[in-house]
Amino acid sequence: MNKDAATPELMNRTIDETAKELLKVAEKEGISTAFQRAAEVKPCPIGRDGMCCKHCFMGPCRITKKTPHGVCGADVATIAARNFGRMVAAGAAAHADHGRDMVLLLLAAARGETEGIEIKDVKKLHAVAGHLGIETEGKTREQIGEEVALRFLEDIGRQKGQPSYISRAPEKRQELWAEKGLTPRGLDREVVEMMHRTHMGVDQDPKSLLHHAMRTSLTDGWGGAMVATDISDILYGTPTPIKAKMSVGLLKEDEVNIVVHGHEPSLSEMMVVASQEPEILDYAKSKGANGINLAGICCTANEVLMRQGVGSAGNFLNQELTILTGAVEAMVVDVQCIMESLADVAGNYHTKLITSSPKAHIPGAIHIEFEEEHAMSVARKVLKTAIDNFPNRKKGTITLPDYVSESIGGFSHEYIKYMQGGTYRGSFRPLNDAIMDGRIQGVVGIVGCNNPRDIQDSEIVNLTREFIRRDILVVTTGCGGIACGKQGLLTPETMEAAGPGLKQVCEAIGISPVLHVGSCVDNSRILTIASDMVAEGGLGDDISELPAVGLCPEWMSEKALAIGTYFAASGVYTIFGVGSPVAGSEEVTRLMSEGWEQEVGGKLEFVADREEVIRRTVEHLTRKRKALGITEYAPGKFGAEKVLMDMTDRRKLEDEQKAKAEAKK
Ligand code: SF4
Ligand code: MSK
Repeated sequence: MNKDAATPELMNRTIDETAKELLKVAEKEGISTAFQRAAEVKPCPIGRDGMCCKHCFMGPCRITKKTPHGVCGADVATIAARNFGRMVAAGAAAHADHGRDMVLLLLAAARGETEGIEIKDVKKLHAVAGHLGIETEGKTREQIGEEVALRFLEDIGRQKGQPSYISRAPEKRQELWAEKGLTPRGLDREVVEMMHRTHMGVDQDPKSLLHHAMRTSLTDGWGGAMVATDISDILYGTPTPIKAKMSVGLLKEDEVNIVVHGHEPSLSEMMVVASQEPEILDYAKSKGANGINLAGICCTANEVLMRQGVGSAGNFLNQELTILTGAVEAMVVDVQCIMESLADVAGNYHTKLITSSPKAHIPGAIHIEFEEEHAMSVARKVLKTAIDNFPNRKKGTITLPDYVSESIGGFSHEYIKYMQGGTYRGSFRPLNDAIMDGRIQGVVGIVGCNNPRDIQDSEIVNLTREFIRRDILVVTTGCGGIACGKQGLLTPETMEAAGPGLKQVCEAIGISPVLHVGSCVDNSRILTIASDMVAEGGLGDDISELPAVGLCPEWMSEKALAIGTYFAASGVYTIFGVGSPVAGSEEVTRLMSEGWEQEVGGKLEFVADREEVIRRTVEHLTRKRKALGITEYAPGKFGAEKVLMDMTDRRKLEDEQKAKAEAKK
């Protein structure tokens, strides 16, 4: 590591105080981190802006003013669009493969071929079967589960016709997709076709390439990701609000600390169960530990946070720093967003890096593969490996920042509906009404990664604060959710920082104005929320008519681009920060902005400047509100002003409903 570069300047690359403290440890110990490497590795400006093609061995061709064409004659627009298309395909493939693994797991669970994994949420299973038109009457949960899984497998590989979940979008949107030739087929087909189209000498029209990027992304949003979310709910439970701690300060000096990282919930769910078994706890005690402390990083964290209340040690840029505490016995990783550097960082401490997916191996890590038929046994083996490592902690090398925040996660779309009326009267009516009468100005999704080219968490947190202040409800996922959680924005007390209208709504329901709805694949929950809001009525007939904007201010991954593209193709104005991967082509930039807006009502833009993001977001929300005839706070404008129910009202109503139901029996 170049020690000179590890100046206090690096500490300014994050707003997370625990990260600053651990960056000092990295500097003192001479351990390289992504913060450091981002300062050292300068991005190639030609590649960064989408102007470099290496799709064949006549190149790579770097497009400049002097050399405006590649050897094959491709211009910058074709090259930028091809590069973008491949990034979207890779992102969609990641979610699709995650979704497929969940489908195979459901199939195995339904057939009794899993250890410790079974269908847990029958209500959700029935809801999913309902979406698929699968009859449930007189069938066992296993029979329904098997049929659901087989249908999803068919959908993923569907050659002709649309995947079943496309029908969950508002009708008007489905018609638009059909009219524009955007209705996707199966994920496998769309991703493979994108790879084919972008091979040397195939699709050379930027508009056509971007069109297929949208189609590919739609199989992710309304396919891979939505399927992954729903099956995780079926197997491990649909989330409801749950408390969890956030920040690396949740690690404990006297317990075995095990950090799960990546995206898949299965092994981590089993580890939660196994870590509570008396024999495992006794085993930990026999090694001198007072207990087992599970924590997460990135979206595996979000999965177990949403359902089990397992705390999050941090988001993407906290992964290396968490090991630098010297207090992690094992970091257990599955797939996606796992830095290769972890093995090196762990090598400086006693920490064992354990890979668990057959798809993701890291030199220097121990591989303990997750097998569904031995899921609990694998979880126990992983825990024991970590426990055995507890006595190896190096005294004097532990740095545990003294900061931890409380947060509440678990806002599934089912719960958001429930909290607006209870079991019997749950709906999106109160939210729609609050938007229609002007208490809430709109909804903004703030999602996505960290990027060391930007200041960690800064854009996510500052934009969140700014929008809630302006009476705009924020829903968040992925590392964005963790960034908000670390800063204490996921508790009801945050309502004090909200504008008066939003505060009134939050007070009535008892929620934060910032709702954490889950992991990266759970962006599909935002699509469902948007569709439910449309179905509820009063805010137009399509997602594109809602006063809503999607933001991904600190993006870095190809999955983020796939998500941004499916939001745009679903009718949402989506703004990404950091920089644009198509900046080299004005034509492609324009096509994804004005072109897509004309075609599908949503658009994807790249805006690094925070003030400009705020301006464009507010301008868009105002335009949409105006089109709906909403201009200012006007209580009662759309009929009698709705009285928002608090938890006591809701329980009272449910008791009454239950009593009525009982009386009818
Ligand atoms: Fe160059 Fe064309 Fe080959 Fe790309 S496909 S590397 S632009 S010759
Ligand atoms: S983990 S894709 S860094 S949000 Fe889902 Fe975070 Fe982005 Fe990975």
